[in-house]
Amino acid sequence: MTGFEPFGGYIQNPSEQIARQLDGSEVGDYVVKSFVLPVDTDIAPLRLAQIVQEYRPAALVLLGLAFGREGISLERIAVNLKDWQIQDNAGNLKTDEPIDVRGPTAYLATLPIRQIKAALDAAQIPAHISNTAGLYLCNQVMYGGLHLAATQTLEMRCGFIHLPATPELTQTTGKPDAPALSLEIQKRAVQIALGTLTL
Ligand code: PCA
Repeated sequence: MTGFEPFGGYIQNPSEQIARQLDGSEVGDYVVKSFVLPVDTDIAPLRLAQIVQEYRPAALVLLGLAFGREGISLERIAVNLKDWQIQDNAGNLKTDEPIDVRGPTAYLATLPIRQIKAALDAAQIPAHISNTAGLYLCNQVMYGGLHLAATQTLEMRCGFIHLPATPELTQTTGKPDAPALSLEIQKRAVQIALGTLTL
């Protein structure tokens, strides 16, 4: 599992917090190994490739923050494009640039997003299937993870879950009316999503 470091002026990133909190936890016969990726278009994909090579995970569950979204977003699709509104943490800014010039236009998530949605509905945690992970770093690492699985023919399910803001984040950004879910509920949502992988 991966989360991202803070970016774009947000003081925290719930994806980092949850990745850290669930590191080492057990899900069925599997153990969660978590990493925090930098919001850096050059380093993040290298780090991801290293992780996959070293651990050969059964599943790669990628997490990130989508401030402003309602509930948990189960991403369906990653597209081969970077087109950003803000710089990454290394000061890069990309416009209309492919992620991989030789890669396919898009990949579909191989996590069981429909099952995860049903499990979250049953737990009364707000969630939806999202048809865009944006065109920033989250889409890039989702594309990267799926591209690794496809090109290295790994039996590794992969997908991206966007998390909403926490109440702390909406307060500190001066947008107290933005949608938010507590870190505890977000963490439970991620645990439920991981649980579906062992069914
Ligand atoms: N969210 C950003 C990148 C890092 C993160 O947590 C995104 O949605 O692309």
